[in-house]
Amino acid sequence: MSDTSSPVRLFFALWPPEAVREQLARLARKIADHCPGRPVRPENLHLTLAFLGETDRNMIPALRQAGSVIQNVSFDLLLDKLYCWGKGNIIAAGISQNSHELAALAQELRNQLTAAGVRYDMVKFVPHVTLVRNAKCNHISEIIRPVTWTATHWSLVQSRLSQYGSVYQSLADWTLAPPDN
Ligand code: 2AM
Repeated sequence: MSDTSSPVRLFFALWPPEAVREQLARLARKIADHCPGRPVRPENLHLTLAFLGETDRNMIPALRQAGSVIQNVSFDLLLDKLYCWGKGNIIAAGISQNSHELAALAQELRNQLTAAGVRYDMVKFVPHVTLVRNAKCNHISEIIRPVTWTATHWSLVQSRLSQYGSVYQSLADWTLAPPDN
């Protein structure tokens, strides 16, 4: 029987289309070949927009509602740099040219969460896709071949920890409309 009172671990994220996921997965494997580490499983690759952490599951309808009022348009991202964080055990892909559309989406989402009285991690938004965890790297010298991602889908996601690592389940999905030209 599921426990309706236990909190759930939640976040909102952009999810890549298949072709982008494959490119990112290849990059993750290539990096893990150079510096030992655990490449993130392809199906888990994502870019977090807002991290809520442990949240009362009764808030899920309000979170779906907060997401559904957001009407931002789709945009291109160029993942063209690598971060090496946390004493070298996290390798992530990032963007060197600030994306106004991405920043606007993350900000709009955060505004809606604040208006709905939902708590989220308020650390500065640094867009990234974590590629390798438990790495042993002091620096990444490799210049990466940029990955272009047309961001069209984002989701409210539940994270569960299993013996195989994080298992993500989408609780709601939204589409970013094509921009008017
Ligand atoms: P990360 O990839 O840099 O670890 C699910 O945990 C997602 O939420 C991950 O993409 C994770 O980022 C992100 N996240 C943001 N803030 C977090 C936090 N304080 N704790 C755990 N994950 C966090």
